[in-house]
Amino acid sequence: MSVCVDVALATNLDMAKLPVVTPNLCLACHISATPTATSKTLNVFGMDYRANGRIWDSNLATIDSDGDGCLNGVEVGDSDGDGSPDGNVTSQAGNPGVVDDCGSGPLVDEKTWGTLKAMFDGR
Ligand SMILES: [Ca+2]
Ligand SMILES: [Ca+2]
Repeated sequence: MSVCVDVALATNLDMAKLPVVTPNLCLACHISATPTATSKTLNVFGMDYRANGRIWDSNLATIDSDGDGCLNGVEVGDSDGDGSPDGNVTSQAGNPGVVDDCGSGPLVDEKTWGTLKAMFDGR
């Protein structure tokens, strides 16, 4: 099992709270696939997760952090946020912190990435 390298232990504990973590792993909450102490910027879902007290629950599952029209729960694969994957779901349908099409095609296409980058660069 992959873990996020060089990050505070808390990050991996946080990731373990999500019922389904593949294929996004660190990218579900961070803008870097390999966050480090100096590049641990959170994406919008990561920020909502933190604001939610760092727990995965129905509150977090029923909002749409990235505003792409798919609720966090749908993207993560646990629609009701009860901590158990929906049905036989084994991978996330989308990235809850990235505007994507929640299921088909590449999770992060170049256009999306460009938009996101521009957003964070502006801070
Ligand atoms: Ca979404
Ligand atoms: Ca998404």
